[in-house]
Amino acid sequence: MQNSGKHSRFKLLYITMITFSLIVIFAGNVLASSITNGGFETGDLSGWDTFIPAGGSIIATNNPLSVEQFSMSPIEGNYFALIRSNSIANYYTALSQPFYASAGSKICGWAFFKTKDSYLGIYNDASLVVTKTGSAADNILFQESVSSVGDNGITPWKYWEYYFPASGTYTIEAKVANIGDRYNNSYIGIDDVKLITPAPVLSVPADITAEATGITTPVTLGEATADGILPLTITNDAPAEFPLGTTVVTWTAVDAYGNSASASQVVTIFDNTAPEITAAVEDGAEFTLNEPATFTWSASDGQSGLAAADCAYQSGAALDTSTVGEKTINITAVDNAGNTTVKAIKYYVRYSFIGLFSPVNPDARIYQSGSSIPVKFRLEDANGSCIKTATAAISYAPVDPSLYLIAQTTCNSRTIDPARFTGAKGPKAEVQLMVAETSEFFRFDEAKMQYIYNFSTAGFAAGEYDIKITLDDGTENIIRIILR
Ligand SMILES: [Ca+2]
Ligand SMILES: [Ca+2]
Ligand SMILES: [Ca+2]
Repeated sequence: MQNSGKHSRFKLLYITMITFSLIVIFAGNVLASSITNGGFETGDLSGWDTFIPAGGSIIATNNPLSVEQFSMSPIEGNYFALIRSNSIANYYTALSQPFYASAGSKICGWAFFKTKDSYLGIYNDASLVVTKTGSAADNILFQESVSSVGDNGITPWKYWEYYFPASGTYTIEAKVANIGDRYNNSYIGIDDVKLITPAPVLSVPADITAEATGITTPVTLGEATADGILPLTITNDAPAEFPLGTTVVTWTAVDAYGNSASASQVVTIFDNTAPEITAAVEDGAEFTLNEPATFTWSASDGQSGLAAADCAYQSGAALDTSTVGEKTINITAVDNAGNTTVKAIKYYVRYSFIGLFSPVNPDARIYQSGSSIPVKFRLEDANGSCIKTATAAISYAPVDPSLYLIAQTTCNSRTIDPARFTGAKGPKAEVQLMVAETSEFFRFDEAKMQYIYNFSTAGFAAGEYDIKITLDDGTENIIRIILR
């Protein structure tokens, strides 16, 4: 039991030592990268360590006159620290604070020295502001003594600073001592001590301009890099996908001590391409009256995507072929960037033209001038039903305009009014036929279920003529005849 107990105590000691060392390491890691209460505005020495031998003192004060018989105002705020030498020769009264500084950080502050001593060649009371690193010699930032200020002398507030070439744990210390005797104290005042840590240096990827691949667009931003106190974290506020237009992405780097730097990357998403429209019916397509047909169409946008598409037809709906003539279907498509495509598709619905019936032959045929030529044809729809209600006009023109003029002057039995000579400019002067018939239109013959017009050539000069049948479905049929 006794042995075991000793053993246990040994173990406990061992564990305690290990724990202690771990705490020390941990404490070293969490040292602030700033100076606590560097301006003493708490009115006390919070955050600072003191070393005060007998006879010395350290106070936070706004004016030492009432306790030290000299006046000095703080250089910053309402308080500064005043350190008085002690009553032991060559022994410093010191105020200090440890901190962590990264390479490139700066510590700075203000100090003054006041002595009540006379130099006399030996009583050279001294004051210092130093940085300390482990066992290394003090690195002096401020140094004054009786010999530099003279008997009972005082300096003004003096600025001091120091840049740390390497990252590490340091201590800032201000101190003052009686030198050569232990009388006639001296003082160092200190105020506005600050550690200024450089922010991380952040480099962000180049700005990006990309074409939309949808209403939002995924973008590979690239990588940002940062230099600073490790570990560094780099974040950005980019959305998962980018909307159209310009988005500013803010990158932020934060170092191990919370110092941060930010920079921007601009992402621009564009869509300059209008939507595409396809339709199964091509522009200019022709259909027979009452032909069954459907109209299929679609719209798409390969960039920001389709916002809207509009057409009088649902895709796949029956195409209107119930009346003859020219028809127009309009389709409009708009993408999410506002680009618009408008497609107009014209199609034509025609009669099925059957004819001509004898005696007129579609090929050139010779007739006796003055004879009457029956022009006959039939119109059907796509189902073979006869169409009785079409409007069919007939007109003619001599193939040779000069011959036409001869026909006009030699035609005594019927006068062709020159005012009706509407197409005299062209090679085929064309005029509506005005003859003995009461109308220039075909009539429908119910008995034969066909359209008929007796084209009289009485008084026509010999020559070639074109007879034109104009239907209300927009088509024309031209027959060439020769008169002898
Ligand atoms: Ca202050
Ligand atoms: Ca002295
Ligand atoms: Ca587009």
